[in-house]
Amino acid sequence: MEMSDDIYANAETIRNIKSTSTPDQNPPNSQGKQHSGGRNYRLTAVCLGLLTILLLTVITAIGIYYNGVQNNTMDWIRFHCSCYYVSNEIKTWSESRQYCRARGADLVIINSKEEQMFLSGFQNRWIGLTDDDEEGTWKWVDGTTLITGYWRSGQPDDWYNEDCAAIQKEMSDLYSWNDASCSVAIHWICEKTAPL
Ligand code: MBG
Ligand code: CA
Ligand code: CA
Repeated sequence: MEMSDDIYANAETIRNIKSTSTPDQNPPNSQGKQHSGGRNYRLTAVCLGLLTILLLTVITAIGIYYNGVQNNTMDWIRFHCSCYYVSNEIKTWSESRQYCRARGADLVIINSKEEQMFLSGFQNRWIGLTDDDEEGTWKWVDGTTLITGYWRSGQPDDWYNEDCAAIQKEMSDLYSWNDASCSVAIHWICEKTAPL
């Protein structure tokens, strides 16, 4: 190929490119195209905006969910087949029970010596035991009557009308229960069945 042929071929190529990329400077419906182009642009912008909002909402929701899960699992302690929530706050016996029930649990029911030994490590806490219905008849929150109690010596004494049971500090880890006034605010322990 001669040099002049080469230049000619290049010029031809450029002409072709130009004619395909800008086919018409002033086509008859150029205004309509501009209009629809603007509409498309706006539509894309709106879609992108909505997508961003959706993404932000999803990310926030996931954040809130995992925060909740983390907060919950951090405070719950697993022992055998139960999970125990050991409160940092203080509440009356009824308020404590409400707190537990709102979380799919209830105030703790102690039905073994091992469980009692484990829980006696936490002092001054409501347990799910009361004689509010009938003085002297102690019932767990599931309605069952108390069989084996771990009362401190001299307790329960119903001192000035005490109808709710709590783990109280004593020398013995085994015999640590006291009956206290249900309206006193102390810590509490919730129990729920552990997931398998
Ligand atoms: C307290 C108990 C209280 C009552 C009192 C009687 C030192 O323990 O908390 O409930 O029984 O003793 O003296
Ligand atoms: Ca009582
Ligand atoms: Ca007492």
